[in-house]
Amino acid sequence: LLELTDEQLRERIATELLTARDRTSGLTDCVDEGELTAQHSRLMSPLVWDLAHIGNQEELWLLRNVGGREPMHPEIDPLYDAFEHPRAERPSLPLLPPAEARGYAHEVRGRVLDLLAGVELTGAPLLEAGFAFGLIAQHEQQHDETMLITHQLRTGAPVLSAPAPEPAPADRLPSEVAIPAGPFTMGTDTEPWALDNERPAHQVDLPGFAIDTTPVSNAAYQRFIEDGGYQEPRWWSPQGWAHRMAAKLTAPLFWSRADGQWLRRRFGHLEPVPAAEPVLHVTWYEADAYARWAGRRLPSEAEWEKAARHDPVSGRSRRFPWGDQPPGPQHANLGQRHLQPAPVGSYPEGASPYGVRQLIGDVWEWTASDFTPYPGFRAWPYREYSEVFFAAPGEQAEYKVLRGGSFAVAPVACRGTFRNWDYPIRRQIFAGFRTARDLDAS
Ligand code: AVJ
Ligand code: FE
Repeated sequence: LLELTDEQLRERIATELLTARDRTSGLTDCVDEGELTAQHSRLMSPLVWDLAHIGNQEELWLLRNVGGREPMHPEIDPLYDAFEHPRAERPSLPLLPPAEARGYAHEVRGRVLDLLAGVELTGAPLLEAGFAFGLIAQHEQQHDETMLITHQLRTGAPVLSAPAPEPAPADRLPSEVAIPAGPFTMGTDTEPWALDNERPAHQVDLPGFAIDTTPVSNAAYQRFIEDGGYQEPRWWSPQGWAHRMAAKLTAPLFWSRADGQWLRRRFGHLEPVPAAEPVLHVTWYEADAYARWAGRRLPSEAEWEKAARHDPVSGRSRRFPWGDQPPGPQHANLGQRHLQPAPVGSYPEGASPYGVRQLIGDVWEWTASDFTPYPGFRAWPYREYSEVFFAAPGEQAEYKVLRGGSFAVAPVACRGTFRNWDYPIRRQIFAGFRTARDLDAS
C-alpha cells in the first residue's frame, strides 16, 4: 500500500470495498426473508442485523467522520450499536426489514464511492494510506465471517457451496519445528491498515521452543477422544473441566457418531469427519486439554508470531510467513474460496522461514495467551474496537487470543500481526489449534 500511487490506492480501496460487498450479498441473497430475520442461534445476530450494521458503521466512519455528512437515519443508530444490544436481544428489536437494510447499505456505499473520488488520502491520521476505508473493508469482511458462522449454525437444506481444497502434497513433514531462543519484533508500526491492538512494534525475547509444523488434525484429535480424553479430569484445567461437565462436551461441535464412525455437519451437509483436516470447532478448554494429553501445551501468541514472521537470516519480521507479498491462492486457504480447512501439510509455498505451515488461513488457532494490550498501546480510532475487551487492572482476563485466520477470513483482514479474541468456551467460531513445548525441557 505504501508504494502505491494515489490513483492505485483509490483503486485498491474500491476493490476491497467491492470484494467485501460481493461476499455480503452472497451470504444474504441465498436465503429468504424469514431466514434473514430469524435467529439461528442465541450466540448470533439475525443476518439482517449484520447487514444493516455493516452499512451503519460505514456511514459512521466514512460519511460522517471522514466526510462530515449529516446522519442519514439517526434514529436507527442505537439499534446497530453492538454495545447497546447483546446478540440474544437483537431479533426482538425493530430492525430494518431485509429490503430496507439492503437499500440502506447500498445507498451508503454509493455515497462512499463519491466521497472516495474527492477526498485527500493523507494529512489526517484517519486518512493516512486510506486507513478509515481499510478499517471499513476489514469490518465488513469480519462480519461476513460472523455471518458464515450463522450459516454453519443454521439447519435446513444447504444454500452455500464451494469446491473442496486439493489434497495435501505427499512430502513427509517433521511433526514439529524448533525455534531457537532469541529476540524478534512482535506487532507493527508500518502495516498501514493494521488495527490498534497490533501496534506498536516491540522486541520480545523468547526462550527456545518447538511448535507443531501443522495444526492438529481430526485424526490426532480422535485419538484423544478414543483415549478417553473427555473422561479424564487430569488433562483439563479446573475451569475447563467444569465447563466440559456443565456443557457436556464429548467431541467438537457439529460432530456426531453413527455406525462406529464420526460424522460432522458442515453448512447443511452430513459427511464423515475427514482425518487429514485440521480439527475445527473446539473450545480453548478442549485445545488446552488435548495439548496436556499430548504432553505439550498451547503456544503463547508471541511464540506463534515468532514462528510465523521471524526471518532468522535477516533478523526482521515478515508481513506474512512466506514474505511480504499479499496472500495468493498458493499461500493460504483464505477468503471463503473453500468452505472448509485444507488438509494438514497443504500450502508448502506458504511456509514460514522455519518451515511451519498453515499459520495463515484454514483455522483460527487458539493460543495460550490472554488478550492484553502491547506495551505502548493506544486505542485507535475508537475504544470499542479493542480496549474495552482488555481486562481492567487487577481483573482476570476474559478473552483468549486466536491467531492466523480461518478459511473464512478475507486477505484484507489477515496478516502475521492480526489478533483475534474470544471467550475460552466458544466453539461455533472457526477455531482449531496447534501445540508447542519448551525446547530445554527435552
Ligand atoms: C475482532 C472478531 C472479535 O466480531 O466481535 C466487528 C470484530 N469489531 N465489529 C467481533 C468486530 C466490531 C470482532 N472480532
Ligand atoms: Fe461490527
